[in-house]
Amino acid sequence: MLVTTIVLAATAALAPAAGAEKPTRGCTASYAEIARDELQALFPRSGFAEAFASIDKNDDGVLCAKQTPGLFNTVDNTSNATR
Ligand SMILES: [Ca+2]
Repeated sequence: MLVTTIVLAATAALAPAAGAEKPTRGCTASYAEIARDELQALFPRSGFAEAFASIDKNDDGVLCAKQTPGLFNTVDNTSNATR
């Protein structure tokens, strides 16, 4: 029983929940910041809120976006490893 408790505590420490614990690092050079409202205006689809929330790991309402031919790629603004 004690071993199980220790393993669970260690797992929790390695996998913090989404939210303020994720750093805001901005976007890499080839991406631009885009706010939730701006993105929803471009893609007004059902399920938008759930899809946005699944990408917005730091829950600040901002993602990084890049338009390429045939693809509008989005990542969270926690992904710039240069900061
Ligand atoms: Ca974000």
